[in-house]
Amino acid sequence: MSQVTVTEHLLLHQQKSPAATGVFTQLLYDLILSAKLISRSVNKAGLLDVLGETGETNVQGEKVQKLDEYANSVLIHRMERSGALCMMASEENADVIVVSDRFERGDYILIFDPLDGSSNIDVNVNVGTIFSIHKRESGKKGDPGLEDILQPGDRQVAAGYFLYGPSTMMVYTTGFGVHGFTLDPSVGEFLLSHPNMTIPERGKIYSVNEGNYPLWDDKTKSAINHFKSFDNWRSSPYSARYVGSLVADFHRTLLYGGIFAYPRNYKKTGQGEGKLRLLCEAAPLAFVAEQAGGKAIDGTRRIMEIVPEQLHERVPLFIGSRGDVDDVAGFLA
Ligand code: AHM
Ligand code: MG
Repeated sequence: MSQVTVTEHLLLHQQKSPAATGVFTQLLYDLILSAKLISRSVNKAGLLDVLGETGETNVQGEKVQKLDEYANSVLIHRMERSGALCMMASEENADVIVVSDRFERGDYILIFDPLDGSSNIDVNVNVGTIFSIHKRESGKKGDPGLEDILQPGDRQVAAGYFLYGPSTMMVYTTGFGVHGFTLDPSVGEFLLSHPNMTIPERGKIYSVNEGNYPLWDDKTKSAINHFKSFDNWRSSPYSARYVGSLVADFHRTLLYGGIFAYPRNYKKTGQGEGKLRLLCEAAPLAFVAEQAGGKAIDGTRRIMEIVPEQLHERVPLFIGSRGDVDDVAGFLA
């Protein structure tokens, strides 16, 4: 593994990037510090339970929080003080979080899912933090509002995720390729381990919660059946893999290729919707996927082009290898 840290990488290799400013570097630095704190707690998840069993407080006399609440509060507390942001939005908060005017404010906007896949924590399976960074339209002054955050994915300045797995990893893009870093716990730094990541053109893994099959429309059923048939490009069925943590399922898709899908589910009412959130889950991963040469669609539209109407808007998501996503698009057209 190289000895290049994330911030060095940003400064050394991406000088052309408008994102490589001092303020942005500070933002990234604080984000990384937050992730290290979250990673430390995730690693001790089993122990936290032990520490918390006598009641509401741990040995330090602090309240034992659920890990997703902890991750959320770490991010809000640290990022509010970064001096780079004017506003944040978290999957855990119903409304936008405007940076208090007690702190220095910048033009950047941070959207995050603090601990994605948190239902997997209790069974010691990978979870992650997803982030998306936008910039407020230039020239806008005063308190930012919801309209500043409802931007399409195409306007992201940077996006990525931290994966808390056997190793903790950070994968991110600023629009100049996708780069992966692995946390070396002995030095406490993320070091460049996966430069210029690319998604294979085709994969042989499909990833979807197939328990929802009866809730899909016929076109979606055909699209997923295609990967399990002999009629696909391999003339052989794909393998199925589904962690149920988006970051983990996406990370595997990025490295091995294939497709991750969370289609629209139709309930008895006939109303159908996706589960994953456009702003804090689908759009940041779509930016990473496209920068790695892959694709991300909601069935018919590029995820990156969808203009959100609500903060917690949900979308169907099909993401991964270009050829595999194109196959789905063919069925859903
Ligand atoms: P969360 O943000 O509440 O954790 O929910 C999102 C998670 C994703 O990580 C994962 O892809 C999906 O939900 C799994 O959903 P399901 O259990 O319906 O398959
Ligand atoms: Mg989530």
